[in-house]
Amino acid sequence: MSDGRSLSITIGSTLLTLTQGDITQQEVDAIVNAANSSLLGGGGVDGAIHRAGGPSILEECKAIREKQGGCPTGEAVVTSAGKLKARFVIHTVGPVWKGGSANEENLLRNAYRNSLEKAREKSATTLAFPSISTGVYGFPIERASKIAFATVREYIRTYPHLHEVRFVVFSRHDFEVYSPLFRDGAGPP
Ligand code: AR6
Repeated sequence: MSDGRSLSITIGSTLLTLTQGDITQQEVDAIVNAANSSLLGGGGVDGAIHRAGGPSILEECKAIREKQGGCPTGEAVVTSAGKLKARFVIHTVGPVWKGGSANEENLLRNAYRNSLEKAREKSATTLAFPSISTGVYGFPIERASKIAFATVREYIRTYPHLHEVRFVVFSRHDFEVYSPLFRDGAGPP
């Protein structure tokens, strides 16, 4: 399927979709937030999610902070989704890009993988990811998109419960960077 703003492929029983748009508007069980370790909000996706979802998300984040003292890079925590159409927000923390020699690729992989795990724990079958770390955190999107796609593909081959994983990118440029993965992505890793 291709209409210029949306591409999809099927891997096993899961639909992988690429869409250009606003993650806060997605009608899925869970959306992923590109948060920071404080869990107290910020700009980019994080700001948009808290604005659109309302104050209950921040209240839940504060409760998680009190319990576990924030969220380390590569980990993920779950809150409900306030006024959003989704049921859950999975807050994960991607790495800040430091040139590539500070374990950034593994940490980004962990952020995707742990988000998928949280979705599984909540029995979410439809899940939307933003392009984690490629905004303020500066991770080059060409590399990040490959890690995102490969990590999701590997996960759904092991756990085929997800009906759809949607990658929601904000800009036309980012859509173009991700697109080849959805044309060639069903092949070997
Ligand atoms: N929907 C989908 N994608 C979006 C949206 C949206 N509404 N808004 C921005 N993007 P970023 P990071 C894209 O900076 O790099 C925050 O302050 C954006 O164009 O949101 O992981 C946090 O609190 C970019 O391609 O996340 C952290 O401090 C991508 O989402 C820090 O930023 C990710 O950009 C995290 O930085």
